[in-house]
Amino acid sequence: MPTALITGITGQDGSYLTELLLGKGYQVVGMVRRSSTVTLERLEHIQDDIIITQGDLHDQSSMVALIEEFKPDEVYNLAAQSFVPTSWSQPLLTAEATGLGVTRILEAIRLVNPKIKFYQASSSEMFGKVMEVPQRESTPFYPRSPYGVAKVYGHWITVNYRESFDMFAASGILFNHESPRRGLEFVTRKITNTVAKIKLGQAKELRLGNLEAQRDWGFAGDYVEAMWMMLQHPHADSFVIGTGETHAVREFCELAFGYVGLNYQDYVIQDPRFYRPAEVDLLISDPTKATNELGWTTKTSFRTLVEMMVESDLKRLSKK
Ligand code: NAP
Ligand code: G4F
Repeated sequence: MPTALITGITGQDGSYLTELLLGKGYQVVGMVRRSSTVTLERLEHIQDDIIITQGDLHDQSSMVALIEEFKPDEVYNLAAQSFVPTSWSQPLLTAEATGLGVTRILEAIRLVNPKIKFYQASSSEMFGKVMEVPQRESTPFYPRSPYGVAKVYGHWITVNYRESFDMFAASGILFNHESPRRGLEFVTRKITNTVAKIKLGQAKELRLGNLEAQRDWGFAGDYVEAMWMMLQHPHADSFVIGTGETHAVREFCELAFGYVGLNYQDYVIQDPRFYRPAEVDLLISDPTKATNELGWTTKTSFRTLVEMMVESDLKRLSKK
């Protein structure tokens, strides 16, 4: 039975990846940082099937100890300070966790067992003010937030360990992926949660920032499969993962409100508080390399994703 160590197991992607790996017969070990409250909400249904252990991206010795104890065959580094606006208010913490944290885990692997396969959760935020449309593996990076800058560091240190130490270090450049388990502060979930509240009479309006920003949104359940596929590939490489389609925040609103029979224009208020110091205006992927070399393609349409998220929030909030 292969063993996988997942950092960031309590997050959106961590929960879907855990389900996938359990289904493939892996023993799954999840690294969780110490908290005074329980953070295992997304894993409640599979908690008995996995090993949860403490560790932190800020603490190298905790990661060395985990790798020594559990001897993983694969390490998936999903942990990060992942919310872009927070990266302007906490730039150093973001650099430490999202950037330097990658070197700490790579070093832990190199010191304990350099044969372990490593996956780094890189991001389309690295393309920022895009230099090419659509974006592919060779598109130059131009990050627009401290988060994007930290992810560029994480990506290049992964490539560097691959080239310097011949380690199997893969980097997945994933475009935005969402689900009913998405954090409530990200725009998609903020929209679907508030749409459900408005429909149920629990809210009256939805305050948003830039409605014109365009994103390539896919379903997180499809994307974790690409992570696993990258580690089964004959050699470590970097891959862009996305749908190849882009939609504006405004369009997401239109579909989500429309699904419950409402017009978004009656409820959405643009609020300067949610504008960013520097915006990423347009993201759209070219996932050809992943399709050709990994056999990966997205399975869930944009409409299905929006409807799945609204449905789930309606169900959850009606129970309260
Ligand atoms: P998420 O829901 O925000 O989860 C982040 C995870 O990182 C949580 O488990 C969090 O733990 C953990 N974490 C944060 N700081 C940590 C630290 N210092 N030590 C240990 N764990 C720490 O993010 P996600 O959407 O699942 O994304 C997973 C990864 O993919 C992230 O690296 C993200 O930057 C990257 N990514 C995401 C997308 C996307 O669209 N979702 C796209 C490209 C790349 P707590 O539960 O304790 O907070
Ligand atoms: O949902 P968002 O906060 O995601 P963002 O900034 O694209 O970052 C996400 O995707 C990245 C991949 O490209 C990940 F690496 C990262 O970890 C994260 O998962 O914002 C999407 C867009 C932005 O252009 C933002 O300005 O929505 C716009 N927006 C408009 N109103 C808003 C809001 N975003 C948020 N969070 N809240 C708003 O009220």
